[in-house]
Amino acid sequence: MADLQRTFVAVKPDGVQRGLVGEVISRFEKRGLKLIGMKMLHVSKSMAETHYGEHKGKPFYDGLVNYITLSPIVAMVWQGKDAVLLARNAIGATNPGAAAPGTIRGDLAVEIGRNIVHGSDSPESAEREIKIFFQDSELLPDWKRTHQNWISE
Ligand code: D4T
Repeated sequence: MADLQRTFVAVKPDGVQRGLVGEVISRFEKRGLKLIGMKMLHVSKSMAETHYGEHKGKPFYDGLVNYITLSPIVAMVWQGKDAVLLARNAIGATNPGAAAPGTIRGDLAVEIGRNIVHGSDSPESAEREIKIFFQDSELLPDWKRTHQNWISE
């Protein structure tokens, strides 16, 4: 049976500015993932540096930290079987030019530095990233969806 996982998803500043928060949420809801936490926040430079620490030293790093701190984001945690992979597939390739039609980036974005949304790339990254943005008390992993049995056996 597939793994019950949590994944961290954020609508980045460009997605919020362009009024795409509802569109992004809607895609995950319709897919069948369960929302267990959400907040709007302005990412600080230190949060951005922690979140994107693996990219420090790369040519795009300064621009990336600047972009994610420009304007508010909407941070979310979604839960479900294989949630990490499902969310990554729904989001599409990092570079929107290579993202398949039907994915968020493939439908709504044109360049890598304005790719609308973030999704964790592994269950380990998800747990690390969730801790940067949420306290445990802000997550509601146990709320019951009445139609859960119609999504998963
Ligand atoms: P995020 O983390 O934003 O969901 O993106 P990905 O997981 O899909 O991709 P990533 O970690 O490799 O890149 C993080 C972030 O950096 C931007 N970026 C990346 C960029 O501006 N130029 C680049 O050349 C690369 C590789 C886009 C996403």
